[in-house]
Amino acid sequence: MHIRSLLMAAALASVVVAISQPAYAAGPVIQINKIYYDSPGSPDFGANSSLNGEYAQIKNRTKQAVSLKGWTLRDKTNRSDHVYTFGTFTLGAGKTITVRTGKGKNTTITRYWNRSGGTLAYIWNQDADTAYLRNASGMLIDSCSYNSTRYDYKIC
Ligand SMILES: [Ca+2]
Ligand SMILES: [Ca+2]
Repeated sequence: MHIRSLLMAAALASVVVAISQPAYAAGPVIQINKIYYDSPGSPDFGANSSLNGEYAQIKNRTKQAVSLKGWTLRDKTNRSDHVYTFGTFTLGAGKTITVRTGKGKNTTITRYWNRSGGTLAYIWNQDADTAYLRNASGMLIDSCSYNSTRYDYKIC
């Protein structure tokens, strides 16, 4: 069995246990489903509105609400400030949460990374990057990679 398959199987098993749901046929039940990596406008100067124009979306494909408290979202950069950690938050069944890079007030549909500092504050590279979603135990639940400057976003 391929290492990645093992990891995914372990991740799925963990999620299924946590939410007492039967196994699903394909893909993680909590999924990174979109990354909007090239914020609208060009060039991107790093204003808060532009930082918030890039985001990642996570969808709960189960029929039950799932707590994302302690779950993390990050890119390929090995820096602690490139790790977003969910505070107390429950993602409803079938619901999607949008994690925006800049500053803002958290709502039930949008969370903010609260980054600032201009062009260096962006998380999602405009050409290629990978998003990683891990649960509170640090287990990889899903990842999504892209490698294209032809598009502004990636549907995972
Ligand atoms: Ca742009
Ligand atoms: Ca990046």
